[in-house]
Amino acid sequence: MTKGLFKTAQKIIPGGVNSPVRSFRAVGCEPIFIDRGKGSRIFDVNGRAYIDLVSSWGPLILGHAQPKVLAAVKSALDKGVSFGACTPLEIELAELIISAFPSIEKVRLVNSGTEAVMSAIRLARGYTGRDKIIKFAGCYHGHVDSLLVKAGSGLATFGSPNSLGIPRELAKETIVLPFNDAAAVEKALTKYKGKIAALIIEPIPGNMGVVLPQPGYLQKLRKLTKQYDVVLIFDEVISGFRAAFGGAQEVFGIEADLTCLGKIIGGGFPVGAFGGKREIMNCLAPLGGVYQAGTLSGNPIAVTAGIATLKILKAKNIYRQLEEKGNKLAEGLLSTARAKKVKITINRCGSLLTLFFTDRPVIDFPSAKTSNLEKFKIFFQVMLKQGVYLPPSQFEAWFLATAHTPADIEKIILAAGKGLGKIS
Ligand code: KE4
Repeated sequence: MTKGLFKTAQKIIPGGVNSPVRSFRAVGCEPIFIDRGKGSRIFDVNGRAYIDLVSSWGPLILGHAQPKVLAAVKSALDKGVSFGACTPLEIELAELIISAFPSIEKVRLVNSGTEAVMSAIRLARGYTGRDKIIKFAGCYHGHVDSLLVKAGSGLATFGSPNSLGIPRELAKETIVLPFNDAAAVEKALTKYKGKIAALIIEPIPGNMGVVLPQPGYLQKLRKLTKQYDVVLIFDEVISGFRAAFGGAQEVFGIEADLTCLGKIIGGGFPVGAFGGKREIMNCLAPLGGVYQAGTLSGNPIAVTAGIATLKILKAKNIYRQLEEKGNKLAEGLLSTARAKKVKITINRCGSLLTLFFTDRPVIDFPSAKTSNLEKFKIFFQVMLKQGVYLPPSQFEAWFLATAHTPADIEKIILAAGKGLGKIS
């Protein structure tokens, strides 16, 4: 039945998917089609259960169909689904976000992480009157034209498009630097002094797989961007409310100038947000000259799901529990790999982790590529056959949720034993 669905989907949806990674192309098998989710599990259209380590790519930190979130959404539905006008709910979500991020004085809601990043880039350019931006190789910020750019030939030279359809002239305004290399940032800031509007970074990258900032790196970026008067944008679409309630900024004690959020703040519904210093945010229409808008921005149903989710996260402060789960899983995978004599590296931050098939440290995008993709493919397929649903790409993060039980963690480790055994 699943096979039939994919064949049908491919006829009428490009690649049969509404987002490329779901095609399972990177793992050499047909995608499964999901019928429903509950807690830590998803069920395909044949009723087969999987322990879910994708969690809808991060939003479902509380697991699928969380009862309190569903109840809040169901009661909101009876009041209508959208008004395109102000509602008290938007104030409530904005207050919850501001309570988590001291760096955010004002925040605007949008409908996706991409929209949040796109708006933040435009805002930083409008606020500074400058055009150039710095991004980092391996960091992904959604399908924003200015950020679908790969590094130019030499360090700190102009970027070139990383997708068809991106004007070369636009890509040239983006400088792509190596992650975890503060010297490269200082060089670029000096070379383009007075021309750079913003530096955007995933403070805890999840899109190379999880890669951790070296000690002091982010603090150095904060110092340099202040020194060169460049807007520091933290893309916390993954790390926000994931790494801690206050995201990477809470973990590292750094205040960004602008922060982009998504995923968890929608509780599984389409919500993004960008926020920061009042002085910058006040440049947005209708106050200032930077235009940004959205029909469904602040949608009451989506915002209700976000509020219900953040309230649970704020009340229970579940991050110690998630840290313990993440640690137990990582330790179990590492000891299993040792027993099976398979070389792996695991990068982890709390409930966010990636297993790489290399014994070398993975600290930036080139080093992430030392992972053996063939081994990942085999591992993914064996795990899927055993009912464990990993992200279908080596360069993605595994997302644990509060719904994952100790028994689930044990099952994942056991399944990994089979997967690693197949490889060794
Ligand atoms: P969305 O537009 O997909 O809501 O968010 C874009 C985005 C922005 N910033 C970061 C750090 C992100 O990770 C993302 C999107 N994440 C991917 C998974 N790595 C979404 C999955 C997909 O593209 O299907």
